Amino acid sequence: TDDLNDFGWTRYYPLSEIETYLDDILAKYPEVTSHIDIGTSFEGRKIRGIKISYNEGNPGIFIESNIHAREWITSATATWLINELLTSEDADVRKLAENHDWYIVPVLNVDGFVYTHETDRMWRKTRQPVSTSSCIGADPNRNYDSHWMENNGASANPCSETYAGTHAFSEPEIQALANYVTSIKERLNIMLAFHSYSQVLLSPYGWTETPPDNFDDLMAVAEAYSNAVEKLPYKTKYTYGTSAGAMYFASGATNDWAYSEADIQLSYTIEFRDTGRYGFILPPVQIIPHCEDTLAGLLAFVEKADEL
Ligand code: ING
Ligand code: ZN
Repeated sequence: TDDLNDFGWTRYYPLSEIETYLDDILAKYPEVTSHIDIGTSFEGRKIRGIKISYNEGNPGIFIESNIHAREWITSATATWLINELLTSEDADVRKLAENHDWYIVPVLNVDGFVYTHETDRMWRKTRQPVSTSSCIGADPNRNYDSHWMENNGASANPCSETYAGTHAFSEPEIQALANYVTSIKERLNIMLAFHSYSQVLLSPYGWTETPPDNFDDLMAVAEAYSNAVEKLPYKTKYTYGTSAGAMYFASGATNDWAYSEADIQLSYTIEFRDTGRYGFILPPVQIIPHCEDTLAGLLAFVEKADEL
């Protein structure tokens, strides 16, 4: 029997089943997939990724997902995308899959993710204790070493949901992701950080309102994504802008770090469905429609990016 048939996208899965899914994918597609060992979490869990490469040396796309524990739709989308890149027979999807090297980390904040399944569905942060506080964890998306804690883009209070940590890269998961991305940065031209919710694409910067040098390109690519998604029957609307301009000030986030420190020119946070009706608890019936949105968006996004 095919173990992959036990996995699907009509419900959300715990970490152990996502890991089994990755193992099954690696076993079934050994020619084009490989395991990525990102590192180890505070509580000692493996942080896993998968590389999909049909043609070594293709321009690379990195996907960081579920850095925030409660944003379950992000890892569901990442696992769906892996399946689609490997199995779709659509000509455009085949080109997308085979002309790019994909590096996908479905669950970065593994400790927090397990905690949302077992204890508190609304947990956001990591699970590393803070010696000076009884509150636990830091906001991993404020912990990257890029303008860390500048401009009130994060909190110094360990009990805050946007606590930046004791120092940049205090969270082992974030140090590990940064080390891995740095090791392959010459091969990457796109970095996507999957979040929910709000339906918006956010380019750098979060730490300042000053637009980045290639702002026009960043917006053109985001616009392509937005237009393509809205054309689907679901008519989902995505807006776009810089993090600080379209959302709020945030320092030490993935998209700023990838852009400024790893030199990845097309770097975004994508906030998935919805706009607040269900928020982080997106109903399972929306998983597949949302994934279709994401694929349509990515096809247009990457086509536009490849023209630049
Ligand atoms: N939102 C993002 C957050 O980390 C964000 C928004 C990301 C702002 C990156 C700036 C930079 O707060 C959620 N929902 O996590
Ligand atoms: Zn988030």
